[in-house]
Amino acid sequence: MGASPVSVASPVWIGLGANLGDAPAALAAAVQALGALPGTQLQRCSRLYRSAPVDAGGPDYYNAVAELHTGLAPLALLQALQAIEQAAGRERPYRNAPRTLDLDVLLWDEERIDLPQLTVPHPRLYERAFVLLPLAELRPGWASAAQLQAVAAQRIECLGAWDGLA
Ligand code: PH2
Ligand code: MG
Ligand code: MG
Repeated sequence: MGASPVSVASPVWIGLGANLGDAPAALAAAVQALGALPGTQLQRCSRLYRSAPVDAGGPDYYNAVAELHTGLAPLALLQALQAIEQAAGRERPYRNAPRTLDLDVLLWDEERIDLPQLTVPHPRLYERAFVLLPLAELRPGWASAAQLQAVAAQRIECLGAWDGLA
């Protein structure tokens, strides 16, 4: 028997959001772009959700979560996410401004990452129905009933299957 192969790809969950322009189209294009990153495979994508802005203004958001396997290092992936956001016309006039595309690293395997540029798990993960609900689809049993109950007052609607669904 030879040595067993060592996998260097990590499961990573990315939150997608947009509330300017054709947001569903921007999310679908972003899912394609995520799957095309070097050393990265798109595993699955949640259904599409529409949600009221949380701690923010502007139109309703469209949100989803994608699961990747990536061999990229965390800061390399972060840089790639920012490049995809830029290509989608992302502007940052002020904190939580309406946006054409937002890509956030939510979870990186079981790891904790504490870097000046990147904190994982995402610090506001558990406060947001628009993250918890699509993530719970991909990781059944992961969010507790109490965690889901804590965000139950936030307005969010599942729009069902969509172009991004892998
Ligand atoms: N993103 C924010 C702030 N508020 N609200 C919703 N519904 N969806 C988002 O993606 C979102 C938000 C900052 O990134
Ligand atoms: Mg965000
Ligand atoms: Mg962001």
